[in-house]
Amino acid sequence: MSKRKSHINPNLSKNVRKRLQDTHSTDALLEGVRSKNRQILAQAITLVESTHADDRLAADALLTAIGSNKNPHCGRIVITGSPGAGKSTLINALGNEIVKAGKSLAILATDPSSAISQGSILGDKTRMADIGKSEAVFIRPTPSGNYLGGISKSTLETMQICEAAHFDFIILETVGVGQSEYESYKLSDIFLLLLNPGAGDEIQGIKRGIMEMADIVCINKYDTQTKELAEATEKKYKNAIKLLQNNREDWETKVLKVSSITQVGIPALWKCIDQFISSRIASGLLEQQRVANNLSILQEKAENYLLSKHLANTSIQTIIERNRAYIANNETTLLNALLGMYSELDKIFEDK
Ligand SMILES: Nc1nc2c(ncn2[C@@H]2O[C@H](COP(=O)(O)OP(=O)(O)O)[C@@H](O)[C@H]2O)c(=O)[nH]1
Ligand SMILES: [Mg+2]
Repeated sequence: MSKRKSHINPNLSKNVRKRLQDTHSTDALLEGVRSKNRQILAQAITLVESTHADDRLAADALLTAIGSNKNPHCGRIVITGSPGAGKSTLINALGNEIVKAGKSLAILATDPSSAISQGSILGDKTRMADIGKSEAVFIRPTPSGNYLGGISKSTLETMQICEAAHFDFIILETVGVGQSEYESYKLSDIFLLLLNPGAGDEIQGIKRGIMEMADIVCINKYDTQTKELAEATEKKYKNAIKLLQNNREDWETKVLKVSSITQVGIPALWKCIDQFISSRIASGLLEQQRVANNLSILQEKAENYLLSKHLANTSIQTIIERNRAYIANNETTLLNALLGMYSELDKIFEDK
């Protein structure tokens, strides 16, 4: 404990510092996380997901204790795609390859339908039944549908816990909705877009940004009746990506077809992911990319933090409310209200 004291960030709140110095529970959690104790890992993740003030203190103490002792070579694989594309099934298939290669794996799974059925986490349990049994695998399902596409405020913290547990890989499953793809991209070392066969018809509909973010576009269900369709889809995507520039300067998006059920194409997919990550670790590009992503996350968090602080300020609230009333009662034009509001807000900041 005394050794850790010297690493405590002096800018942390007094309560977190006190907690770090006083309690042994942080030590016990850290010890459990580091030894990949399933129960303690789950407990630690529940802690960072909690919004309860006391839990938040304990979570901050744990995350501070984890500090920079995470595993820098933990590969972060993000798999995105619409519901039903087969992400969970693919994770099971890919997970098997990863385990066969002697590597350990943490899976942060999302099951959007669980918000409706409340019970379909069981669905994922079935889809990931094979790897769920493996000692080398830890599966964490997202608890409910109130997470935007499987990404929440605590996803980064959860990943940090998994890295402290020294898993070789983390797979994050996200549903392609709204901002979640961009947020999950920043958490990734490699970004995989999974598609249903036939999705080629929707190329126009898939946002260009997502295609440029994808390091691998994977066409699933290359089996049974959808085999030919998967081939046609692959061709369409191979043509489409020729017109695009991948976000990473050193990489051209790969288009692969797989069957997550028959395992066809899965070893090739794993090889592609493994090579991508290991070559980027060796060249230092992976670390560079993480720093760039961290900068972008920090900026975004700073902006969100400031925005929420300002919006919670009662003087600011009063100004906004007053101007809302002008508009609601048709007492002035929008332009006049805006100009008045800006000058009132400026005064608040000038006074500081
Ligand atoms: N034929 C076939 N069906 C698949 C394949 N992968 C997934 N599925 C099926 O597609 C459905 C959705 O799979 P799931 O993994 O839950 O999709 P997710 O919502 O993207 O996680 C399930 O019924 C799977 O059995 C595949 O490679 N081939
Ligand atoms: Mg799923």
